[in-house]
Amino acid sequence: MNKRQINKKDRVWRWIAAAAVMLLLAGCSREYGEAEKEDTLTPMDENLIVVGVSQVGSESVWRTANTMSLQKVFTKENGYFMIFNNARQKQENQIKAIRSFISQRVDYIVFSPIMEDGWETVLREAKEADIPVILVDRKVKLQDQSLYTCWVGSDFKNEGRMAGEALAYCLRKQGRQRENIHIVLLQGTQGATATIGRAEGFQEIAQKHENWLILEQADGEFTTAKGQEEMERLLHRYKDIDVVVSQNDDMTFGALAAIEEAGKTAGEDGDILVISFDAVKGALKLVEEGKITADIECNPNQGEYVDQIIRKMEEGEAVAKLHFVPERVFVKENVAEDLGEDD
Ligand code: GYE
Repeated sequence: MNKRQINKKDRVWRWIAAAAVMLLLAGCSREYGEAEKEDTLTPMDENLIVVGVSQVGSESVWRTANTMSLQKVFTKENGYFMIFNNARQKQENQIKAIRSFISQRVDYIVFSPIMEDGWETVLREAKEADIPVILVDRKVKLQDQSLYTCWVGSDFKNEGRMAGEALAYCLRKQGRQRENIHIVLLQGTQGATATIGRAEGFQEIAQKHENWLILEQADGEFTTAKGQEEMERLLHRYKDIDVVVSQNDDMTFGALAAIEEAGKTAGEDGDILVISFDAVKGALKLVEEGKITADIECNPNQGEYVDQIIRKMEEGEAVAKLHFVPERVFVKENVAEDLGEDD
């Protein structure tokens, strides 16, 4: 009998322990996520796989889609009981949630780490409790890679490269290969895998173009409000911005508002080229209108992959350490096909 099968047998006892902890937590459970408030453990649930999910927050449209993709698979009909926690963009909340999952003796911990550093201690606690950890979306920086089982997400560095290539393509089309191109970058949450990878990938391509000058890398925290605020500041400071590379669509929405407010226009026929990431529906409409020149897709539908991984583990099968989700680049020429899809 393999380890995960023994775990199944152990599940009834886990439920009793979990129910006791839930009762203890009941008085202070308000700070936990909706699913936790609505659902209560019942003895009928003893065959369900208990998954503790710690999500970064609800900072972006992409994040909401990612949460929905997890909620879609972790249902009772699919054999799961999900305890969901929204960390509201705070690492301390995630650490607290993971500790609570450990004390509830969940079967799996699924979490998207807000930043890469600072996880060694709590993940060691999970390992000591023999609870597998599946990372989604972002990664962790660890000395000991055995502290998590596997990761599902995007190749962020490649996304950054694709953004650079898309810009190069557009500038070539415009015949601006020799012109000095002034670029500002709107970065996401500092220390997050998406921020680091997208910046590295874009820089790699930028270094190949001597005429690309990066004026500033501003911190837009992946939100519309901060994206707008930073873009307003940048437009005030630099009179000659040619390109904004914004690391997510939410910041792009803010940046576009700031560009408009400053009396400028976005797009290939306008004053400023806008390159964005995520490719959420609202942004793809702007690609179609020509306001966003290229949008690098980031696939939020990671739930189905996590489900497959857990099912394999339940059968005692080995799983790969890294799972990359497929992604594309959207420009005006190909955006129509995706806008036709009904997701
Ligand atoms: O691009 C952004 C979100 O980590 C890929 O986080 C994710 C990023 C995504 O807030 O919109």
